[in-house]
Amino acid sequence: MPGMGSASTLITVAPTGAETAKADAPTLPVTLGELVAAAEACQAAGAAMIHVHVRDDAARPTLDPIRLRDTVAALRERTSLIVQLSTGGAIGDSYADRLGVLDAEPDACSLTCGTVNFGDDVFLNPWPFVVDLYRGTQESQVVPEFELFDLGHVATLHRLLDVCGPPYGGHVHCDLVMGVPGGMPGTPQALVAAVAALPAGASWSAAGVGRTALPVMLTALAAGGHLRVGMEDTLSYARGVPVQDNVQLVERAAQAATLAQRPPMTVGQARTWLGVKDRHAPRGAHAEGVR
Ligand code: KMH
Ligand code: ZN
Repeated sequence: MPGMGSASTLITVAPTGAETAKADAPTLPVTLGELVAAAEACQAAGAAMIHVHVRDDAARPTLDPIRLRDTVAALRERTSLIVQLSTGGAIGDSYADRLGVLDAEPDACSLTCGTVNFGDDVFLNPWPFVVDLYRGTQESQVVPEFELFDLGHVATLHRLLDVCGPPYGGHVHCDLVMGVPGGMPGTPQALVAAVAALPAGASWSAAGVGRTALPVMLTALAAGGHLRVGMEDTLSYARGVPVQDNVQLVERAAQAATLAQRPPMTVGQARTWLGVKDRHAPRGAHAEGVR
């Protein structure tokens, strides 16, 4: 099974997303300050990668290029987390704006491998856009994480690799996003079927949306996978218990991974494993540049 045998667990935190309103979840990090504070706490709790959606001054999702750049810079300044920007954005974002995310020079980005019903909406990812985005990651030397919401997306991933070659970094890493209304269900059976269909040598994490967060996390650990957790995916900690904040979810993931004998992967290990380009400016370079 792809991904079996990893001695440690990559924990990705997805702290914000594009769907939840701040009014409905007061601890959702929506300002740059809140995001950086959440990132620092989540790194200390065991996360090695952060999946980032940015909000504007009214806490609405945005792909504003300046905010994206500032966010990448602030996260690099205050953490060593792998910064993965969302190219999915919010429902209705234009393809041009989503391709423009790469201009912010993140370490990594999400890359959804197909269209999927998304509640009452449709998350559009037609083949030509997927190809453009993937070629963009190769040219920009950004590590893609292939987001798979459905089994058909796994077939598209095979096609993408056949047509366009290997990703930047040389390592195919996927994220099964499970339990979205319209996508594959967050069940052990669906997870096992999706993992069995992945390309040979691919690694994978899994994220369970809503109430599927816990069963997906436990199944992923049992099947040798990695974990994505955070308030983008769930606002419920247990039945009838709301999530306090992102770090609570990362702490639980780190405990579960440790219990499964595959403790959290360090940031350094994750950077090497995924083949992330070193974009940290040498110390003093900025100060010299502005002199
Ligand atoms: N907000 C969803 C429409 C991604 O970040 O790449 C898309 C999404 C996937 O969250
Ligand atoms: Zn996302």
